[in-house]
Amino acid sequence: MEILSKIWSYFATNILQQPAFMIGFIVLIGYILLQRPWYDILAGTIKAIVGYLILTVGSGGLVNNFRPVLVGLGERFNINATVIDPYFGQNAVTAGVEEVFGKGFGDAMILLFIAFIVNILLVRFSKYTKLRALFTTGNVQVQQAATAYWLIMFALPGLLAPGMHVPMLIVMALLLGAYWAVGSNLTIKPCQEVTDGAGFALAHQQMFGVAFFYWLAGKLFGNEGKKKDKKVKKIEDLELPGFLSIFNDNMVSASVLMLVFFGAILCVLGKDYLIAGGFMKEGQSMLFYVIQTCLYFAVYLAILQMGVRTFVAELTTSFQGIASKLLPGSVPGVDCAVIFGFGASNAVTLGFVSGFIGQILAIIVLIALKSPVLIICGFVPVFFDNATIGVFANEKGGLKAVLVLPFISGLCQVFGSALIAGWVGMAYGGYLGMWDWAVVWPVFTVVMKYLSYIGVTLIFIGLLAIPQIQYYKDKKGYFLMTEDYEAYKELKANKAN
Ligand code: ASC
Repeated sequence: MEILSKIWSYFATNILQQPAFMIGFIVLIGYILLQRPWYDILAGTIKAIVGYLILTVGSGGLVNNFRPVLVGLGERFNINATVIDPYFGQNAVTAGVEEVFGKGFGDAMILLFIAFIVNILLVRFSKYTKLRALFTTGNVQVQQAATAYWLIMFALPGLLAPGMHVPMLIVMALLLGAYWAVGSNLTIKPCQEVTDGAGFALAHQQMFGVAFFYWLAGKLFGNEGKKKDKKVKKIEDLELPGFLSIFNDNMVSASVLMLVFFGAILCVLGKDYLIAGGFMKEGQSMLFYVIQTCLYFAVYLAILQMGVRTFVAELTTSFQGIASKLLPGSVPGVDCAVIFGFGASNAVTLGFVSGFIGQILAIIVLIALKSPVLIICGFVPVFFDNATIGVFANEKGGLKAVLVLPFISGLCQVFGSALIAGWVGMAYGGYLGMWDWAVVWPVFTVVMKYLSYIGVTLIFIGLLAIPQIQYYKDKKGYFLMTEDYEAYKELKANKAN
């Protein structure tokens, strides 16, 4: 037993929680199952790991470049507030649970183990469960496990009693496992449509948000609402006239937008603050500091997209080995940033900016209403959620959807996080703040707080009912969509005629 637990903990720490190695591991298994020659297996695995590490350089670069600037806004104006950011959120939970509940959550490994097995089983029995996605992003699962622990203990304090350890783990594993499986399954159709059948889903922190806004984009801005014959003009279809045509190039548009937008924020922070905070050196030119910082946005975005291009093909090709031999009809669930390698890059930047404006407006409202909890934007939710929602909104609703829906998402992130962080007393500097955790999990928490274990059961059954409804609405296409996308498109085209 001791040995098994050591092996598991080694695997969890080094592979399961490190998506680059997790993706490499999946590619390795996939190619072995496809009986590829050893040198193809080796090459594919290396490319998958290197590609993912490149993606991490891009996303890490964005976070490290822009997060301190946003956090600085709070400091500059002396606002004592909760930062919505997964890492601040995780630190806050660690600090907070010890103090409030008298004990921390030390079982992330065991929880991940149970939840991983639950996920594999749910997909293995997809015939009954209708679930088709395997979560591969362990880094966000750890953040979510910490936050869920806080929310569940707040709602069901009885689980803290001595002897309740096992029931506590079961409640957590059931709720998280079902959320992961159902959430990533919800993103399969949006992902297949945006990527023309690349064969992956999202396994991240805004999965319900993606499904919701994708649906809303079609209804409000596309041809799935009242206007059935409307031709959707996506951002990439727009031909901008005259000098505006330079904005068709996403490196140019991202740079100009960031210069105007982030440039303004840097100027508001002011040279003195930037020097005191260690962002700028004494004597450095403010103008060129601003230009360089803002242009790095385009640089990191380009790196991130290159990483995606390097590993996605390996992952989806090799995954056919897993889908044909082990988990029929399944796809891998990956980081939301993978979608930035597809669709219009301008939707990434515009989604981010519109979500940011939504967040700032919501913060101003909180300040004006003298809310007891104030929020500071964190870069991870404001960028990764809203840019992702932007890409999906563009697919179904074009430019207008990209300008409006991430804006609404930004409002939800701030108001939702302020409400839940205030209610559960998360006054330790941070809250996860990603869309599902600002909207969906707060609703779960209310249901659990007022209905206790009946609430837990209702949430669990409600979650598992979602894929059944999806299946029921499209019995012929549901599995075809992941098994043979070309055939699926044909089916849809025939139906439409
Ligand atoms: C998160 C988180 C990150 C980013 C990254 C996006 O939620 O914790 O580090 O998003 O996964 O690529």
